[in-house]
Amino acid sequence: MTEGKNMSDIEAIKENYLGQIAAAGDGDALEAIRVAALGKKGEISLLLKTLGKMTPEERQSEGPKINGARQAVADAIAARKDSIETEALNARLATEKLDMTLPPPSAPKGSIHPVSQVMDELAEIFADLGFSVATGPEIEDDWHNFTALNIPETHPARAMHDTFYFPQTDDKGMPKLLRTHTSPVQIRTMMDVAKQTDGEGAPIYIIAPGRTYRSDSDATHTPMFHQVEGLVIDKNIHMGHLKWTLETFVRAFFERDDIELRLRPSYFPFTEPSAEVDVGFSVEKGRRIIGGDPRGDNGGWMEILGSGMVHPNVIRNCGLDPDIWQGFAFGCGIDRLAMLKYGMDDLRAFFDGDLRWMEHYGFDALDVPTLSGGVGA
Ligand code: 2NL
Repeated sequence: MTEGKNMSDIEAIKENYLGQIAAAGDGDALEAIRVAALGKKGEISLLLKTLGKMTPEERQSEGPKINGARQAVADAIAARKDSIETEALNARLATEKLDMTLPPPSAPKGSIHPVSQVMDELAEIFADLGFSVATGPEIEDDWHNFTALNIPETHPARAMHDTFYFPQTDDKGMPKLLRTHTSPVQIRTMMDVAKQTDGEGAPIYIIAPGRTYRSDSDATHTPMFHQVEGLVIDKNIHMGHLKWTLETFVRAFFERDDIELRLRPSYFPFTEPSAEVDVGFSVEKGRRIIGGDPRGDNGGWMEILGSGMVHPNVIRNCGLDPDIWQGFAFGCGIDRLAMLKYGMDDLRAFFDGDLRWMEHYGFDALDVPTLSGGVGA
């Protein structure tokens, strides 16, 4: 007989490993046992190698025993591996808790600038009143920005130091410019209507919000600012329509029903008569707010709009007959509206691009003003 182990030796080796396997506490311990028994130089692997040196008879009797031991150890390792993994999973399930009802962490996101928010609010409120939003170029020509609007050659706005002019000229040889108000949008709309109707005309109800430019810069003026103008052209329009529209707008915008309007006679070249519009303010909890009793303690009037009946010359300049079509127009600074509504005090911060300011004053992208939240709500 060769140096092959006898039956009881193999049995003992197997039992030894099975005992170790049953006692193994983790995957590392189990792997160490596998290497010791079944690795390249493992005890059972070496036993298997002795088969080659045996006589056929010995091989026939020893082979099944050694292979049986190898198989039993391999099976026990696989089974123990399974149960170690199951135990580890059970331990995690027992101790780690995931609350699936918690909201997910929010991803960083941008916010809507107060000027954009107010423009959206204006569009919603005036949509309720039947107005649509009109837009036009920011680089304008003399006709649309000044001449058509009945603004005389001598008007200070036409001076070099009040308006940004370009070296380039238009087809009449006049220098192009950055629009000083959004009125040219209304001029373009009226001229389009006149053209499309062969001078017959049609009702117009529009607002024109957008960027405007004046050569001005201090604590309350930025060279670029935002304006909204409104224009109504129809038959038999009078100042009562103007006052009701502005009153309805102001009450919807500032979300108060107790806002009084005061129209003061004024002058603009493009309207006749013209009126400056004040809103009543009062003091609540030490703070000035739009609304309440302007005649009460510390109350008063604050100018927020310019307005008037569109000058017949302007209507005629656009190709419409002022004996048939009348209308009113108004203009107002959007930046100031935003400051008054949302309590910001420094205009320059609007255009600094400081993210901390935006995070504080910005609006959620989903905070869209809705029609149902508009007029009369
Ligand atoms: C103000 C004054 C105003 C207008 C703008 C206008 C436009 C056309 C015809 C007539 Cl096309 N008027 N716009 C009218 C009155 C006042 O703005 O203080 N803006 C800040």
